[in-house]
Amino acid sequence: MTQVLPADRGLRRVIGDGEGQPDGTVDGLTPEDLVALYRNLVLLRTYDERSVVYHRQGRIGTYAIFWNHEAMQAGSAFALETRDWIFPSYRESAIGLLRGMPVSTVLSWWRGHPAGWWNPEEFGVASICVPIATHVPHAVGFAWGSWLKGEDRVAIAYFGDGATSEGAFHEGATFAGVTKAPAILFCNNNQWAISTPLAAQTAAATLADKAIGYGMPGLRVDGTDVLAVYEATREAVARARAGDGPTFIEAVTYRAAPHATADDPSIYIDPERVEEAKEGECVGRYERYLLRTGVLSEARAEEIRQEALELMRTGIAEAEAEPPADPALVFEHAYADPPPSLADDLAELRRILGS
Ligand SMILES: Cc1ncc(C[n+]2csc(CCOP(=O)(O)OP(=O)(O)O)c2C)c(N)n1
Ligand SMILES: [Mg+2]
Repeated sequence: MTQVLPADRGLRRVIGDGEGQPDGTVDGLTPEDLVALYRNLVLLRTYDERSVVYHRQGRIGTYAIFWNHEAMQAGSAFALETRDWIFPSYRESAIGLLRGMPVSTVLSWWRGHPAGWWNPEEFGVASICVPIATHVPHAVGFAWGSWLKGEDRVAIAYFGDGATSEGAFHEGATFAGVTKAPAILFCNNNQWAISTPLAAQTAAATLADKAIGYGMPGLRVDGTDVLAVYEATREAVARARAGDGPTFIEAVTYRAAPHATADDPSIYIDPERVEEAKEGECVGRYERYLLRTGVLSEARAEEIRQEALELMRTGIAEAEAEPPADPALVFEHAYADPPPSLADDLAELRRILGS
């Protein structure tokens, strides 16, 4: 029997503020784990900040910024084993880096170059999903299929608050509840779907409340607290592995950056909330925690930051060294029998590109 737990309305939190609010701890994490988690956060942050610069320099295309979403990604991924699969949205485009994917691969994806197409089996990371929520049924189907085959694999799907209004989310969540698939539905609630605020997205008091309707527990966690995210995801992974079915996790934050490089949030967002989010941003918050608990020194932190910057420098150089892709790729794999007009279009494109 599925056990339906009431959604937890409070936000789980581990990291305090170094003053009145005390720090918690998470059982089972060694000092090495804590530093590894920091390295992952810094890697994602550096990737994100450099990517915005590369975009401004015209070296990558439109880019979905994930600044201050790193704790949700690094914390949850740390609770997985390498045999578990990750189904990212565009917001988690660089999560493969945490699985050893080369930086140049992800940058190539944003450059629209085929060198950015990886084999999902190699990293346990599915293709980046841009159509909202359509990967939720994919992740759930994958998890259920693995379960039927007797494999011990969990699948996690990442999506936003806006995605919970999509039909594909409903289908995936329903399917997960009924099949008791070992899936984790991880919602990054950054309170905006481009310019649509959460209040216009749903009348539900919390997104975690939706979980009850699908017969799964809903956990609410502070999305800027990497340890709380890790702990909640670890609990969801344990349920999944025990055959107790899926979990919905709502990680709450406030989007502090534009939706993407093509967006101007100044016409709709609350600047005070943005400032507040910037002050409490997740990488600095965790770094201060590690410094005050003595797990990390300033010198080690600087080394880790420099290592990440170096990886980025090498990554962009490798991505830019790729020979230009054949324009014919744009037209391939779309039709079994391509209409003749496509040949004319390709010829025109070649003429424009001079290739
Ligand atoms: C099916 C579909 N409809 C519309 C879009 C256009 N679109 C791109 S991002 C976005 C907002 C999604 O917001 P949310 O789910 O909260 O995720 P976030 O971008 O905040 O991480 C929309 C509507 C799309 N990509 N796919
Ligand atoms: Mg959102």
